[in-house]
Amino acid sequence: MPKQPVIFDHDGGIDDLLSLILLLCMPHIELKAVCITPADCYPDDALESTLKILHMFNATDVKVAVGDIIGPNPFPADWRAQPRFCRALPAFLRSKADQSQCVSEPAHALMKQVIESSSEPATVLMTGPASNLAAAVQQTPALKQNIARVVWMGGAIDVRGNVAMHDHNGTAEWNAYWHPQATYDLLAAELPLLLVPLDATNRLPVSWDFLQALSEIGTPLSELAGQCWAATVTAIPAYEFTYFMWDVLATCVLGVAPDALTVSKGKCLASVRTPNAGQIWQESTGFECEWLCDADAPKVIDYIFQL
Ligand code: AGV
Ligand code: CA
Repeated sequence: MPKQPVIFDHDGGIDDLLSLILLLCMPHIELKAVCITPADCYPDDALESTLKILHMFNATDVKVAVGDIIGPNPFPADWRAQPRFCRALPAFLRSKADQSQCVSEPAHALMKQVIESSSEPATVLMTGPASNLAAAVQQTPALKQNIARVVWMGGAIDVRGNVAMHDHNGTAEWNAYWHPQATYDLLAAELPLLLVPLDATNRLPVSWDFLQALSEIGTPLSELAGQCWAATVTAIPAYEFTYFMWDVLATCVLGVAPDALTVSKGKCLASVRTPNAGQIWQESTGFECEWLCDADAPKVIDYIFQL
């Protein structure tokens, strides 16, 4: 079977980096490019960690680009600094960052090139804000014809959001809130979009039971993953104390057996204004999309461990 071409757009968080590792472990996926959104990270950290992970997997032909689109609602600085921890881990220190894999164009330009030149329609997996894809499709609407599927960790449809700001009512998820207009534009583009919102990711907290089970696998990769997750157990208690496998669930959607996932379909809208900027909700006048409303956590965790 031919491999599925994937463009991965992430924003450098610990679960984003673990998602890159998982993606590189999936035998049916051909990673074409990595785009970095400078959102829940400092982009230098995200770039170095990305290049080092690619090097660990010998993925020397994957191009990487950093985005230059900045959303109006910055992530808390403590969250952005957290993934620097990964750079200090021995496996990262030993790996090499090959700067020649990093192109000088901004991420949305690389995304456009890679979608256009893909011989099969490409899948776009996004685990940060949607700004790069929204801009690429807005500038070049014809790209839609070569996109097989978009999977985006974003939104909170029928559950509380995770944004706690003075001018916000708590209904939005952070990736959707960072750049509310990009969120709106992505929905309005009417791509074959599957949202992976908090409704589903709430099923996958980074629990002590999960960490214990991971520790018992005992391979170099499971040890590395366990070390990365360990940095999240004191998660910055700015607004919540629990870290979830948000992005890892979105990544698993590309490979886990479909019976682990429950998908809803309907029309959704996104707000670009306070007090609910970035909220995504069901609305009959909205745009057609699908979202993951539930996930079977044990099946998803089995799949992760298998990889
Ligand atoms: O809202 C979830 C998104 C995911 O893409 N990110 C983190 C994941 O990479 C933002 C976020 C929400 N709560 C956080 C976040 C927390 N406690 N620490 C860091 N980032
Ligand atoms: Ca993320």
